[in-house]
Amino acid sequence: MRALLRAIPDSFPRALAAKAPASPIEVALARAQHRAYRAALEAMGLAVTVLPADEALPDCCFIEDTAVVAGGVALLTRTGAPSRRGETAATASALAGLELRKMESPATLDGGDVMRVGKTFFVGRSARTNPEGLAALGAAFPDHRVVPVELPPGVLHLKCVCSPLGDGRVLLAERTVALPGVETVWVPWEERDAANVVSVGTQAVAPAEFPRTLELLARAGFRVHPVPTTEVRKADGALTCQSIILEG
Ligand code: CIR
Repeated sequence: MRALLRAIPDSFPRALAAKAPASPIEVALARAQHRAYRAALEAMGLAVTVLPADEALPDCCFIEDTAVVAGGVALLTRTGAPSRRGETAATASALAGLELRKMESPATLDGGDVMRVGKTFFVGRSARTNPEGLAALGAAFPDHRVVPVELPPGVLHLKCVCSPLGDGRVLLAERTVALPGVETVWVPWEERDAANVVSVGTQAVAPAEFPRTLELLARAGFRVHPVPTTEVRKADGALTCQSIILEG
């Protein structure tokens, strides 16, 4: 498997954020945490490619939002935030070996709203992803089912509160969203920001700041790679948003 990442620009402190962080983003620390994320993915056996940052795109490290990939097909999204639409070009070049499809106006969708579990896409109905975006996703992947999910107020993306564990199970923060028919590993409400992890086989990269969740992932059978996420959180990011995972 492979992972596509994008480096953190010097302009990262100007990334979008719903509210100003309690302390400013430290770019050097953000880059160290990004290196730790890369190392954890490599430790899980992934071949990692890091695309160069673009200073004109402060959010460019959140590459997950720019494409949805399943099988040999990649749907290049039209991100909900207009300031982020320039990010897709570099992703498109990097994914040129796949069958590329492109989302067109008025559709918008952020990859962070899309959680794939087998042949089902659960998709957050967020401020970033509109009904036309959901329809475009369904049209690009006709062999998948698209299940819309209502998000609680203030939640940016579906995967802020859940993530797939790769074996049919989903890691899900208590009291957030309903995912009917899905086997769930619950994250306690006190650690609800910890439900965003990257799992590959029986290993998972998880945010280092949440000890109970690290423990429950270990109990659920995963070898856990803790990675600090303090700086991306200041820009409303987490772990999955920093990569696109490619099969094969
Ligand atoms: C944004 O507001 O778009 C970025 N600052 C954060 C995007 C995080 N992406 C994700 O969770 N998939």
